[in-house]
Amino acid sequence: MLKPQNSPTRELVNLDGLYAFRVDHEGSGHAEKWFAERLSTELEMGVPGSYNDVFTEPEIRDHVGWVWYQREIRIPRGWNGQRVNLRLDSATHEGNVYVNDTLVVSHVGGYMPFGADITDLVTAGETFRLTIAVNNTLTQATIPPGKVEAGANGRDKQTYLHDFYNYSGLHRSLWLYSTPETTLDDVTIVTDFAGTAGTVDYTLELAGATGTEEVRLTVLDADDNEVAAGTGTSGRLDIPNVTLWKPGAGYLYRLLVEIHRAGELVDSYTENFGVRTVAVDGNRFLINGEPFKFTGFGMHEDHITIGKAHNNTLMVADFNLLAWTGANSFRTSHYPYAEEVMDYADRHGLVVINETAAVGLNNMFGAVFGGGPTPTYAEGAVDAATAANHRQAIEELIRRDKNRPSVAIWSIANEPNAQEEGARAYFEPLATLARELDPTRPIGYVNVMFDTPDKSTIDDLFDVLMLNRYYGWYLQTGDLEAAEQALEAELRAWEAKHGKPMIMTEYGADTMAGNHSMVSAPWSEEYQADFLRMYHRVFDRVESMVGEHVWNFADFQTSVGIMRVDGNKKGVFTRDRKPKAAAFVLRERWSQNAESLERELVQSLRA
Ligand code: GCB
Repeated sequence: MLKPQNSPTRELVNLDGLYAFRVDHEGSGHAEKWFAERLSTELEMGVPGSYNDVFTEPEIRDHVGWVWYQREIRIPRGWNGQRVNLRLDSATHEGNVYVNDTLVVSHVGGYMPFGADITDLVTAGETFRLTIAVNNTLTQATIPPGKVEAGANGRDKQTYLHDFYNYSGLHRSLWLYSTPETTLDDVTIVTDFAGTAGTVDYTLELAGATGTEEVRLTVLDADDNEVAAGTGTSGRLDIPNVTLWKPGAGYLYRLLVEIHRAGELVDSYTENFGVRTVAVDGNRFLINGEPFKFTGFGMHEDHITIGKAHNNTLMVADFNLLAWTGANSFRTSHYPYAEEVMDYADRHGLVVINETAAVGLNNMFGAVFGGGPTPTYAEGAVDAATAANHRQAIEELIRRDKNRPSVAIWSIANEPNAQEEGARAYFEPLATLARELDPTRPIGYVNVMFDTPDKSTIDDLFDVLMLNRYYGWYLQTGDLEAAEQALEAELRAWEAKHGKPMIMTEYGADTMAGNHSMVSAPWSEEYQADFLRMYHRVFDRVESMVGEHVWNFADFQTSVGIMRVDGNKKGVFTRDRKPKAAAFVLRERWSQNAESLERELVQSLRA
C-alpha cells in the first residue's frame, strides 16, 4: 500500500491526538459491541504511544488482550466524489477498525501499515465514530511468537522468547485521506547505472482504471529540474549525468506519476527513489560497485514513557547521535521501523538492514532461561501457522520498503533455530519468497551463537552471513583474552565454510552507566569499552568481515528477569541518550569513516 500523501489530487488529514481509551479486562468488548456506542471510560490515551508506561496500574501495564481507542472524526466538506480512506501506520500486534457500527478492516502483525476504503460508510462534511480495538497477544502462530498462560493473580500472563518489552497500542500515526476514483495503487522502481547514465525501470498498478487513461512520468532531481520523462504503466527512463545515492550522501530523485483522462489530471503521486546498486561479490558487499563496510548499531524503537511510539523529534535526536558516532548504517532489530525512520535514512544516506518481526523462533532459549529445550519446529510450536504469518511479514515489508535506496539487505529473521531438523524446510521457501519478491537485494537471516558453523544448516540459502556473538559476555564472561581467541576461531571457521561477506550484527556487554572499574570488570564502562576494542581487533584480522553493528545503540526496556536490571543495559547510550565510555571508542574508530564520508560528500557536491 502506497504511503498516503498530499498531492494536486489527494488530501491527507492526520488523526493523531487524544483518544478515549478502555482496557478490555474481561475480553468482552467485541461481544458487547463497544464500537457501537460512545466508549464507557474516563481514560484517555495519546496516539502515537505505547500505553504500558502511561498508566500507574499494573493491570493496564501488563494487560494481555484487547484495548479500545475511540474518537469522532469529521470528513472534510470538499471530499464529495472522492474515495475516502483510513490508514493506520501500525497497530501492535492486531487491529480491528470500526467506522460507526461497521468493521472495516482487521490486520495481524504489529509493525506494518494497513487501512480501508470507507467511502460508502461516511459523508463529506459529517462526522463518524472511529473505534480501534488493538490486541497485544503473542501466540505460537504470531510473528513474533509468544505464549499466554494463566497467571496466579487471575490475569493472563504473556511470555515470549525475545527480551524487549512487549510495548502495545497504536505506536504510529493514523490518517484519513482522499483518493480519486482512478488512482495509482502501487509503483515499483528499480535503478541501475553505467558510467554517468542512470536507468529507472518502473512498473505501475492502477486501481479503478477504465482503459482510457494516459499515464505520464516525470523524473525530478533534488533541485526540481526535470531530468527524464515517459509514458505508460511500465518502462525505462534514462537519467543522464546521474547523481548516485551513496552511503553518507542520500541523493534522492522523485518520480512524479500523473494519470490523465480526456485531457484532465485524475491522479498525481510522487515517489522518492535513489539511483544505486547493491550486490554481493565473493566476500565483499558492494554499493554502487564499491566495497562497503557497515558501521553502526542494532537499535530499538524504545523511549522513556512513550515506549515504542514514533516521535519525530526523538528520531532526529537519535540520528544525530548515530552521526556523532560515525555510524553509516543500522539494523531495524527486531521489526520494521516507522516509515519516517526509513524516509530519514533514504534522505541522509544511511544504509539499512531491514528486518521482519520474526524474532524468537528458537526454543533453545527455553534451555537458557529455564525449563529445558523443546523442539522449535513442531506442531503447536513454529509450524505451518507461524510460517503463514512469517510469509505475510516478508511480503508486507518488501511491499512497503521496496523502493527505498537505504535498504541494502532484507533480514528475514533474528536468531531462529538453524540447527534443528525442520529449520531448512521452514526457511527454504521463505528465502525463495524474499528473492522472488525482490531479486535486486541480498537477503540474510541473523545467526545465533548456538548455531556455530558445524551446526547451522541454512546459511547457504542466504547471500550474507549476519552473526550475533557474545564472547566475553554470555561466554567467557570477564575473560577478554579467552573471548578473543574463541571469537577469531569461530569467524575463521565461518570464513572457511561460507566464503560470503560477514557482518557482526550484534556484539555488546551490559553496562551500568557510571559504574567504573580499575580491573575492567563486567558491567563497568571500562569493560564495555575494552570489549568493543577486542572485537574490533579481531574484525580487522578477518578479511570477510564487512560490518560491525554494536548491540545496542541505547539501553532499552525488557520484560522482567534475572538477566536484566530495569531493562537491557548493552546500550552505548543510556535510555535517556547519555553516552557511556564506549560511545567515544566507537566515535574514534568510526570517525575515520565519518571523515572520509564527509570528503566524499564535499566532492560530490563540488562535482
Ligand atoms: C540477542 C538478541 C537481542 C538481545 C541480545 C541480548 O542475541 O538478538 O534481542 O537483546 O541478544 O542482549 O541478550
